[in-house]
Amino acid sequence: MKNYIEFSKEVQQAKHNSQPIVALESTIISHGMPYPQNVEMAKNVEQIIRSNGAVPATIAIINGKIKIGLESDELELLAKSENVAKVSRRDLAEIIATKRIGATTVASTMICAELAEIQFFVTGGIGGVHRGVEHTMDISADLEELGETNVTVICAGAKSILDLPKTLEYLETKGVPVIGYQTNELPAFFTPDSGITLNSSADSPESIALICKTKNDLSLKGGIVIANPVPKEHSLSKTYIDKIIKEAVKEATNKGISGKDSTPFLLSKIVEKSEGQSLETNIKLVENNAVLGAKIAVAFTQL
Ligand code: PSU
Ligand code: MN
Repeated sequence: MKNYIEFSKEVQQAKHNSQPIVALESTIISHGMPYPQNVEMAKNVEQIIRSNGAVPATIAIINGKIKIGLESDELELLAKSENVAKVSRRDLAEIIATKRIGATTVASTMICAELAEIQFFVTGGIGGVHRGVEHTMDISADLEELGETNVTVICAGAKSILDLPKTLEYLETKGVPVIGYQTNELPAFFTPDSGITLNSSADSPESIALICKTKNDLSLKGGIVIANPVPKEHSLSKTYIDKIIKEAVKEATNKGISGKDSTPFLLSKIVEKSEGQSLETNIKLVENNAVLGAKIAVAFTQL
């Protein structure tokens, strides 16, 4: 296993000193946002994690290795290159073996974080059950991974490009806790609320860290979703964004976009149709998740 994992100096040092570490994914960089906002976001989010007392570890596949922590030129490579593979659980072995550049999704970032013994992972939104699943069977591998792999994912819920009630049902079946941060409602990514009531909520990073520790102590497998609503001042109007999402989903269906191309297609259509407003909100909510993720990781090390 050691042959396949390469830590950056910063992360290596943090592990040596038992400092809190927060994992970050790279699909959000390569396939979730346009250049150059993607690399600016990536660097800024790392800085936010540092200034909240933790060490960032952005994860990607480069030259046959799982990289835990990226240098600035590697972030640039992921942000700019045309031929970065989108790597979920299915693709991991192939992209490592063929030494291609790969951006990790929520699912594969969880796998790599667990291998690297990193418990906390910050992102924007998780994948889920797609709208129209009865025709396409499109259910993100992120949900299966959350049922298997012991990593806590701090996100702003899931975009309503997905079927949110079905996504929550799936997570319930898999036994994945979904904990609203200072809210009883599932956040819908661009908006703080979805009208869907959650089973659990927590009010502080400390109380979340304690739930994570207790789950570890009980050896319960699988992840935890911490659902952190986008701050009101950066959120979009629900009617505005829902209309855009509906149009984007329709366009994807008409064009026959499917499989791993579906989510990146929808994300870029939404940015285009909202004239960049959705991108602005997306960046703000990832930053907001980074603050919370770092605080939870810090609180966890103090238990
Ligand atoms: N949702 C977002 N932004 C993203 C993604 C999801 O709002 O960038 C990315 C994540 O990497 C997630 C992946 O793991 O898309 C899900 O892809 P799929 O639906 O093909 O499983
Ligand atoms: Mn899919």
